[in-house]
Amino acid sequence: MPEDNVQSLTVVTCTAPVNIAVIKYWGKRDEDLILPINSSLSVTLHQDQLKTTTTAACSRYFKEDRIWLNGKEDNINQPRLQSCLREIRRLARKRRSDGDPNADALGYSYKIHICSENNFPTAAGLASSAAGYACLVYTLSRLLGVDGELSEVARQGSGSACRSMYGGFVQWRMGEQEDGKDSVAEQVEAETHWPELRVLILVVSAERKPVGSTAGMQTSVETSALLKHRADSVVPGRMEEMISAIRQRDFAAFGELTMKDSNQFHATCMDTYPPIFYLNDVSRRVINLVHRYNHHYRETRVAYTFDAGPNAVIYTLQQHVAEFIQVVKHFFPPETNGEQFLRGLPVSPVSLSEELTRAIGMDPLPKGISYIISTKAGPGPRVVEDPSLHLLGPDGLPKKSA
Ligand code: 2P0
Repeated sequence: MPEDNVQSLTVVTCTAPVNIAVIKYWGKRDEDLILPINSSLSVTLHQDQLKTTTTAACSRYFKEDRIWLNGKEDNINQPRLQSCLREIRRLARKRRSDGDPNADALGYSYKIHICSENNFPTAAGLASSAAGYACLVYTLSRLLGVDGELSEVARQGSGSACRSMYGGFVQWRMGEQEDGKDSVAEQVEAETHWPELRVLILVVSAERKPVGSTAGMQTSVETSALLKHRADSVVPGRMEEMISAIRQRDFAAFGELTMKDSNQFHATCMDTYPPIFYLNDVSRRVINLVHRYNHHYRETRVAYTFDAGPNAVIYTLQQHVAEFIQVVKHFFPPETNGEQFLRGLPVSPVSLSEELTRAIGMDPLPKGISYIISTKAGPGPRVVEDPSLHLLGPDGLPKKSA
C-alpha cells in the first residue's frame, strides 16, 4: 500500500430510515426503471429505533467497487445496485462538467467501497430494502458531491426506498412519463406535524417471507384484475383522502383508510394466481383485536397495516399507547424469561379494566408476538459527523466483521 493511501481516502457515513406505507405500492408498469402502477404514501419512522447506517469511501488505490452488508461481503454486480452507482456517478460527472466548484474533482472516476448495516434484524421482515437503498443513494451522493432530486435514483434501487429519502409523511407520485423523471417522492408534512402519532411494530415472526415483494407484485400485475381496479379506480381517491386526513390530523379518517388499504392490498395478493399469503393466524388475530378494541370505544383509536409479511404495524395516538400495549400483552402473553418484550420509546404500564378484556373476549395466544418496537415519525437521511462511527477503517475495509 502506498504511503499516502490514508490521505487519499474520502469517507462519508450516513443513516436512513424505514418507512411504513398507509397507501400501499404493489405493482410496476416498468420493471427496469421501477415505475409503479399507483401512487403510494408512507410514514417515515424514527431512526432512534430503526435505521440503516452506510459508509462509502473512494480512493484512487481501490481496484474495484466492493460492498459489505451486515458484516459480510456481497455481490456488487446486482443490477439494482449497479443502477444506483451508475446514476450517482453520472450526476457527479454532469455537475463537474457543468463547472460546479463543489462537485468532487475526481471521485466519480474512483472505485468505491461500501459498508452497510441495520440496527434491526433483516429477517424480521421490516422494510430493510427501503432504508438500505435510501441510505446507499444518500451516502453516495454526499461522497461525490451530488444533490438535487435523489428519490428518483433511490427508486431504481427499490421502489419503496424513494419514500425513505424524506422524513415525516411522504407520497410517491407514480408519474406519467416513460423515463420516470416524474416518478418521485415528495414530503406531504414534516415529522413535527403530528407529534401525538405513534407507531408500534408487533413482530410476529422472524421467519423470512415466503414470496419476495418484487416477484410477488409481478405475478399480481400479470394475474389480478382486482389489482388493476385498485390502481385505476381506488388509489387515486384514497391518496387525496389520506393527504387531507394527515393535514387535518384526523386520526379516525387516517386509521380507517390505513386499515382498508392494507386489507385491499392483501385482497389483491389473494386474487393473485397462484395466491400469495402474507398474513398468518397471528396477523388475523391482531386484526380482530384492533376492531374489537375500537368497537368497544365506538371510535377508531388504533389502526393496523401489514406489508409483505405477517408483522403488524399499529398506528395510534400517544394517549392510547399504554393501554393498547397492555391489551396486546394480555391477549398475546409474552415469554416471561425471554428478551425484553417492549423495545424503543418507553411506555409506562397501566392496568386493564375487566370490562375491556371481556368486551374483546378473545382466547389469549401465548408467545404469538415475540416483541414490540415502540416508535414514532422521524426525519429523513442524515450525515453522521463523528468519524469514529465510520464502518470502514483507514484501509478502506470494514472495521469489524460479523
Ligand atoms: C409498500 N411494499 O408500499 C409496499 C406494501 C410491500 C407491501 O414497497 O421491487 O421492496 O424493490 O420495488 O419496494 C415492497 O416493495 O419492491 C413494498 P421493489 P419493494 O411499502
